[in-house]
Amino acid sequence: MQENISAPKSEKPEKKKIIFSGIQPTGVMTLGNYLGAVRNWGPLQEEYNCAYSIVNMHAITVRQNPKELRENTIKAYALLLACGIDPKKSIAFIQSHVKTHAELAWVLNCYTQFGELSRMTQFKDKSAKHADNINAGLFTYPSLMAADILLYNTDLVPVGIDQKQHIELARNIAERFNGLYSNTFKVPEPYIPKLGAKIMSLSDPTKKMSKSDENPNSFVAILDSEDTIIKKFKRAVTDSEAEVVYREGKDGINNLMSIYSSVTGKSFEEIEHEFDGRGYGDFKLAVGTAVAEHLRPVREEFARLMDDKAYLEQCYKDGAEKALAISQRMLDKVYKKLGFVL
Ligand code: AQP
Repeated sequence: MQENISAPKSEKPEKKKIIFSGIQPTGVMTLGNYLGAVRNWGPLQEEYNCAYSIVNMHAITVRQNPKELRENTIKAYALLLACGIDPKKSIAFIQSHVKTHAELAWVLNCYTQFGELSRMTQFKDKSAKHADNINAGLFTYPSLMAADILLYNTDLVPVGIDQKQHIELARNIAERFNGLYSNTFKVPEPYIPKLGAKIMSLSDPTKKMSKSDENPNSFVAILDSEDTIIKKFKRAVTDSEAEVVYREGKDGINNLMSIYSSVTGKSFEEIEHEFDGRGYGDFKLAVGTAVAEHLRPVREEFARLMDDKAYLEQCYKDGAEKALAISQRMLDKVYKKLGFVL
């Protein structure tokens, strides 16, 4: 008799966990955005159900030029695909195409405390940087981000370490709402890489690398040419020693070592050994060359995708449709719990 090796009928296959993350089209994605977040999104598609968004509604919390915002949004979407997000495997969409995000954000604003939002370091940093435009949207940015995440029953949010505080707030909002209205939202966890979680500015290694930094030498944009990337690394601020070692106080070298390790897979020990007795010039050139080489396929795929705008449009429209179908169910559930007439 043949042995029955199939699972008993009552056992359901385990459901895949859900991932959500986003990136603002506030400029061209930097090496920081890439190593801290986006690079990890593609491989996660195999194991999880993923939704990834170009969060243009977050971008307007800081003044944007409309023409540039439109162009940057399409470029950011193409870059997402060029970084390995497959629109057939994942839901890839533009945030403003899916109206449920703004609707749930309003609800969550009413369940988020003024004190909580006042403690957000991103709000403090950005209001210091844009003192002439400290708008309400900048203040409530984290409730919109909580809506983005909670709409999809998200388990995990892959982000750089700078976003950890916002995810903790999203968890608090979800728990608060669940406590008041019975279980509604899944409480998400951050998913932060061990290496590259905070890539620092090349011109001031005590500051995070940011795509909207006014100094273009402070960041490497994913679309920079090979020459530009190498030049930017040659100019990177280091220290007055000449020793390539990972040590407290050597912020510039630590940052370059983290970048080099992230793109080559070499350990810090191997890097120290490789550059033992060699100057910073050699090391900076090696980092620049390795980064430029690592990003080459992304640049090439981006150029190919930008030549096919019809394909991109079809992808983001399909993505928005799928995202709306899922998120509308969550919004309806929330409205019902609140007592809104449906
Ligand atoms: N320097 C960084 N190192 C590692 N990860 C980073 N991230 C951002 N900067 C670094 C991660 O990238 C993802 C997308 O970020 P975002 O565009 O949504 O917003 P952000 O964190 O404010 O990034 P920028 O580049 O600094 O944008 P601007 O200049 O517009 O404020 C997130 O997962 C973030 O953690």
